[in-house]
Amino acid sequence: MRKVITYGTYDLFHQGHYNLLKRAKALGDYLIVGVTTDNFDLERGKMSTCNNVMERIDAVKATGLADQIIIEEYKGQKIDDIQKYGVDVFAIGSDWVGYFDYLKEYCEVVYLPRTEGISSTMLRQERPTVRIGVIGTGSIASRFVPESKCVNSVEVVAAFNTNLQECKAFCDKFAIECADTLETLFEKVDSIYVASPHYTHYDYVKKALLAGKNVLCESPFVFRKEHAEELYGLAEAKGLVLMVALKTAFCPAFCHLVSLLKSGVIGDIVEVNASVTTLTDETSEKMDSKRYGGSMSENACFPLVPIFKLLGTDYKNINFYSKMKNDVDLYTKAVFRYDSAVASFQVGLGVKTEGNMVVSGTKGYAYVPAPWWKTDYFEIRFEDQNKNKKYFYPFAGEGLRYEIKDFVSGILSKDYFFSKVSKKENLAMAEVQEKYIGNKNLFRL
Ligand code: C2G
Repeated sequence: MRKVITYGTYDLFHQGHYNLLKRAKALGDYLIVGVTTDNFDLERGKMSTCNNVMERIDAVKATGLADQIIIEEYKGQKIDDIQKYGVDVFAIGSDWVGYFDYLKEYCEVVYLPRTEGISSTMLRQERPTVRIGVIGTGSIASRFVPESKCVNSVEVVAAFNTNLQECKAFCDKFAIECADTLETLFEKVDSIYVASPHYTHYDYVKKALLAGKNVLCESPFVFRKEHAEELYGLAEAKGLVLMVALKTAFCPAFCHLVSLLKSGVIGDIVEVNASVTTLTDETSEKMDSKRYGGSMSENACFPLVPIFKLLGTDYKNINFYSKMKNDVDLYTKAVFRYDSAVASFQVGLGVKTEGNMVVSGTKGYAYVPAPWWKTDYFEIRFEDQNKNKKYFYPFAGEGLRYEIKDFVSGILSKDYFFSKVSKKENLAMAEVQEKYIGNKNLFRL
C-alpha cells in the first residue's frame, strides 16, 4: 500500500483545498491529512484563521478523501509522522515548492499545482464583520481597540462612557463614533465589550444582553454567583455569546501549559501557587472600598484561572489572609483545600512579591516566571535536570488579540463555540469574590 501524507490549515475549506486533497490521493492508495492545531497556526504567525481545529477537521473529513486525519501541532512533526506512519509520498501545494525538500531524506516529495483564483484570505474578506461597541474608555479599552485591528472580521465602531468628554477624547483618538447614550451605542453594533469599572459590569452586561448584543466582559466579571448565573441564563435564552475577557486564558503559552499539565507531564498535580502584585497609589479608584476596590477584586481573577483549570472548581474550603487598610485589602493570600491537592495565590496592590507561578507534581514541576499571567515562556523541571524542557511561544502585542479572535469566532461559528474560560469557572470565580466580600473565613493580618 502506497501511503501519501499532506498537511494544511484548511480554514474556510474551499475548492483549492479539495483539489489538492484529490490530487494527493491520486498519488497513492492511502491518504493521511495533517490538520494544524489553533496553537500551531498562532505559533507560525497565522493569526487570522476563522475556523477552530474541530471545524477544520470536520471539513476535511466531509470530503471523504482522507483515509486518516491527524493533527499537526509542532514544527518538525512532519519528519516524525513520515517515519511513524511509514509514508511513501509527502505532497503539498506548489506555493511551498522547495520549502519541504528536506523531507526527501525520508520519502518522495511532490509539489502539486495550486488552484488559482481562490484562497482562505479571499474568503475571509467576504465574511460578515462583527461590529463592537466599547463601554468604558479607560486603559484596557485603549489597548483593546488597536489589538482588535490585528483580528479578522471585527471592527470597533463606537464607544460609550457616562463622562461624555472622556468619551469624545477616546473616540477622536481612535476615529470611532462617540455614543451619547447606551441605546445609541446598541443601535450601531451587534456586540459589546464591557471595559467599565468592575462594579458596573453586572448592570451593563445585563442591559447589553437584553438589547440582544453578544458580550465580552472584562475581568473580574461579577461579584455574586447568582448574578453570573442570571447573565449566562439570559445569554443562553437569547442565543447570544457571553465571554469573560481574561487574557491569560487565551494566550498560546498558557493554553499549551494547561494541556501539558493535564496530560500528566509532571504526574499528579499536588499544588498550584501563583502571585499577582501591582503596587498602586492609595488614592487610586482601585483602592476605593466604596467601589469594590482592593487586591482581591482587582487581581484574584488571574490566579483563579490556573487553579480552577488544573484542579477544578470543587475545592473543599478556602481561607483568606488579608492585610487591610481603609477597609480594602492591600494584600491577600488565599488557600484552597482540595481532596488531594492544595492551591494558593497571593494578590497585592499595596504589597510587592515575586510574580511567578509554580505547579508541583509527583514527577516534576512547572515554573512560569513573572509576569506569568502574560507569559510567552515556561519550563517543565524534573529531579534529573537533564530532562528539563523549556517552551517558548508568541505573545503578540498586548495579548488581547487572542481573546478577541475567540470572541469573534464564537459569534461567527456558533455551533463550535466554546470559551476558554468556561461558565462553570466563571461562576466559581464570582463565588470566590462573594465569599471574600462576605468575610467568610477571612483572617485579618
Ligand atoms: N492550496 C491549493 N490551492 C489554493 C489554496 C491552498 O492547492 N488555492 C493548498 C496549499 O498549497 C496546501 C493546502 O491547500 O497544500 C492547504 O493550504 P492551507 O490550508 O493554506 O495550509 P498551509 O498554510 O499551506 O499549511 O504544516 C502546514 C503546511 O505547511 C501547509
